[in-house]
Amino acid sequence: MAETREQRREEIDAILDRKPGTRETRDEADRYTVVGAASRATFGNWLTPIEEHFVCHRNPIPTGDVDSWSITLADGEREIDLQLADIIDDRPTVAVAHTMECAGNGRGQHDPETGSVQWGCEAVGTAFWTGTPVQSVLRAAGVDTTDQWLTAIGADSTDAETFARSIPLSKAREDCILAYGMNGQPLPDEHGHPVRLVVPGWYGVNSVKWLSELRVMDGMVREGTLDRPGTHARWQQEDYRIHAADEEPVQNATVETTGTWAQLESGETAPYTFDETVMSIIGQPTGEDTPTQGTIEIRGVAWAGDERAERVEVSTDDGTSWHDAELFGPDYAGAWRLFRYDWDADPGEHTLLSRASDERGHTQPERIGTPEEGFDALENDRYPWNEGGYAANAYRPNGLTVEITD
Ligand SMILES: Nc1nc2c(c(=O)[nH]1)N[C@H]1C(S)=C(S)[C@@H](COP(=O)(O)O)O[C@H]1N2
Ligand SMILES: [Mo]
Repeated sequence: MAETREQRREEIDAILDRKPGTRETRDEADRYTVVGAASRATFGNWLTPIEEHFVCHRNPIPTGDVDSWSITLADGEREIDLQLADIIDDRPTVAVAHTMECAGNGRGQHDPETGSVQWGCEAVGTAFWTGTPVQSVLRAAGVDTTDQWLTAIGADSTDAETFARSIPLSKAREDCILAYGMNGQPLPDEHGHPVRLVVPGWYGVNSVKWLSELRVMDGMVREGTLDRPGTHARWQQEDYRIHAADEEPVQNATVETTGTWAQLESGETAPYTFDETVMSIIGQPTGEDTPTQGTIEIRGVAWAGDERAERVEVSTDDGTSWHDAELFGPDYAGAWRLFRYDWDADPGEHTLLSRASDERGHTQPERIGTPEEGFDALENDRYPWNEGGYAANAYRPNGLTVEITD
């Protein structure tokens, strides 16, 4: 344990060295390697440079033989070893834009505190991921099945716990890739080198790094469904689910819908953190300097998982009045949009807020509710406080104060 902690310290320091645009986030239990965007300025741009992109994982970065890396693909009775080099040589290369957001982004805004990593809004970024469509690999391997789920396993797995996440096979076939590049660079070690799964528009936890196995299964991973020691369902069935304090979520084989917000609204027990809930962040001004009065461009990013961010409103008076912002720039499914609004700024102190709505009309709630309110909080414009602090998308905690001089 002590050794792991030291190892982690070294790992975090090395990442901070390589990524000067990040800073460490407080981890309540000292269990994760976590760095996030150091400045709000990251959210004034569409593409997040690797230097500013957050990192989040639990076990140390695995040290395997990356040159002969292979992925075990299993369906039914078959187990095939796929050489990564062959995948790269023989299968098509594509790029997808994906807004990676930790499901714990905004966790630090829960009151009372929920423990674990106390993210503000820094655990999100948009990169171009290069790789091979999962569908192309499945087709070449002759996967032909009525099974509905694909389980991805990371090489950081240990005898005590396997890092396994299940996504619907339909999603995997639609737009997921086995990524080996990020923003035109080889995939950095901390982002999953030599290969990771990328699940566009879904919370980061689904995008398994250091991918070592893909298993076609008839349901989501549950304890006992993998021939492995230790826990293998924890990341799917226990953590990363939205539930009240002290509630023990049931291990399901399947779900009605993978829309995270739709699960919340349906009152289904303990929604899984699949697609990202509607969110926005102002990236400019940053609140770190004191601009002079006049026209100031308020600029930021807005996203909504599998939905489209359709509208963004901006307030410059702490929510008393709202103005429609203009959406502009690149428009890819699974990635955020830029928004802008020209503000005629007077001298003084101002609180800026942004609030996005998705194509289904879901709007970011104002604040996070109390533990007592439970899921009913949604009806009162509040995001439900939940034990793991997942998927929080309230707009008020992400506001900022700017001082304008004359
Ligand atoms: N194998 C493995 N994959 C993983 C993790 C992990 O601990 N192990 N962490 C997940 C979590 S919680 C997040 S938010 C994303 C973060 O991806 P990034 O570090 O490339 O930003 O990776 C996911 N993939
Ligand atoms: Mo995460």
